[in-house]
Amino acid sequence: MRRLLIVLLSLSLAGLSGPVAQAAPSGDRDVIVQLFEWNWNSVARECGQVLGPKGYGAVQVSPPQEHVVLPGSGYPWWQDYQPVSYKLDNTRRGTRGQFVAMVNSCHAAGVKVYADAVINHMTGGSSGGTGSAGSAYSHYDYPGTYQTQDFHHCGRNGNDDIVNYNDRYEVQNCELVDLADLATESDYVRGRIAAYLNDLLSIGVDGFRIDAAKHIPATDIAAITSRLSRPAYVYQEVIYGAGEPITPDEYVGNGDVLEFRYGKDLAKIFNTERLAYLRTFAEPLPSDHAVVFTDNHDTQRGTGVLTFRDNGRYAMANAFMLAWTYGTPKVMSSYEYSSNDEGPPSTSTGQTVDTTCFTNRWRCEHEWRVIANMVGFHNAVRGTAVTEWWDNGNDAIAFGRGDKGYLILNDESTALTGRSYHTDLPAGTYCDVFHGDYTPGHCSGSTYTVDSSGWFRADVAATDGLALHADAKVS
Ligand code: LM2
Ligand code: CA
Repeated sequence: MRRLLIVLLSLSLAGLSGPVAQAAPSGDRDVIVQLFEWNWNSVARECGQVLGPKGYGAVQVSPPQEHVVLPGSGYPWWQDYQPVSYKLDNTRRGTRGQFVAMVNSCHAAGVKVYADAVINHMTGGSSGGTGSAGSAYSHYDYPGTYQTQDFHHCGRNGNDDIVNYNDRYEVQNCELVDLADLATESDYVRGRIAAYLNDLLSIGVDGFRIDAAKHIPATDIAAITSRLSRPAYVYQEVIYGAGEPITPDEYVGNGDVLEFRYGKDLAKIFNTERLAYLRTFAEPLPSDHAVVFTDNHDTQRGTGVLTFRDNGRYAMANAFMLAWTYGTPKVMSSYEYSSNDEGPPSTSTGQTVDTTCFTNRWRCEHEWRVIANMVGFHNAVRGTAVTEWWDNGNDAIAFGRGDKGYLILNDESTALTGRSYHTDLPAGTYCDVFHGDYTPGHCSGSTYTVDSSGWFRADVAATDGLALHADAKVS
């Protein structure tokens, strides 16, 4: 636990920093959902049943490569962040064949697949073992893949571990929590990583989340992605750390960057300030290079962000993220855990079981009505500006997106009643997608009629909202 705290601390102290690949994801649908720890069969099913129909553009899947297996630690989720080889056979999430079938099924549903690419390091710990696909390994020796000369041996702090995040050399050449740090300046290592990513591209994978990108010089990432067989969407994990030498903007030339300040600032506004402050909400990274999220698998195990445990307020924060103009949204989908290390629902031998949403610890935030339906709102308002902002000076806000959508959020402890709202929406009757699901010509919840001058009247309960958009117009 102490080690974990140190890891989380060092992750949160880590900073932002490069060149290649495609910038923003292409197509009308850009919302990413992180199906954390879902097995391949379950992702395949979810693409067709939920992600495609609800308008998600892409799914981020957990690392697909062979990983360590740690029964003595109860098969923690973070086994996956310790690669043993780049084989896709037999991870806790399934076989290579199941991975291929998943990519095909997601594509058939119009959903792209982004893989979490762990390319900064291999395993930690001095003892070796056998990986999930049967490969033998020890620290600095991964037969057929890497040997001692392919790693950094930074010669600092007695154990080669990163201690000082204010030292660029140390952050990129020493070991992140003892994980054998790849010499990404080497031609061989670059070629080996590119071969792994190209294998994923050959299967049809559309993009990569670059894990621990701050720990790899931006120029090394550029050299690796320049070897890709075709363009892929790249977004990099560069955690901003105040005052650190490595900054997120160094990595913008390589593609997009995960904007870690977003979730903390959003939580601060919802928890301790006023929603009225959201009027100018933005972060330092340029909007078209920022991937934004309320929480992810690391931050939800720390403090200062909103998570599924915040229920209605979490739904509102996601609704804001999906309705607002800043960044490419990434929605989190979690499982419940009683310790930070606890893995997903699994068999007694550590294979992840099929996901059953809302039971067996699976929380499936991305299926919550508000969140799933706001993805449709996000797609409907694409390309429009924020219009018709209103707030009560405190915790109630409302705004439009051009003539395509209108959102009201009430985080007051009392209902917001007796008001009329002015929108740029065309006259008509709209489904409130906060409380109802839209199917052509029909709404399972309440509808609201916008008159020819753009007005509609609504009451909004405490900790609740209302959302109308052009693709959910009943008449
Ligand atoms: C990431 N971003 O930079 C991932 O988002 C994060 O989840 C990963 O950490 C990290 N980088 C490395 O890929 C997780 C987890 C750590 C865990 C590592 C490696 O948060 O706790 O470290 O994966 O599995 C574990 C132990 C740690 C030990 C280490 C090496 O918790 O105490 O260090 O393995 O044996 C001695
Ligand atoms: Ca490194």
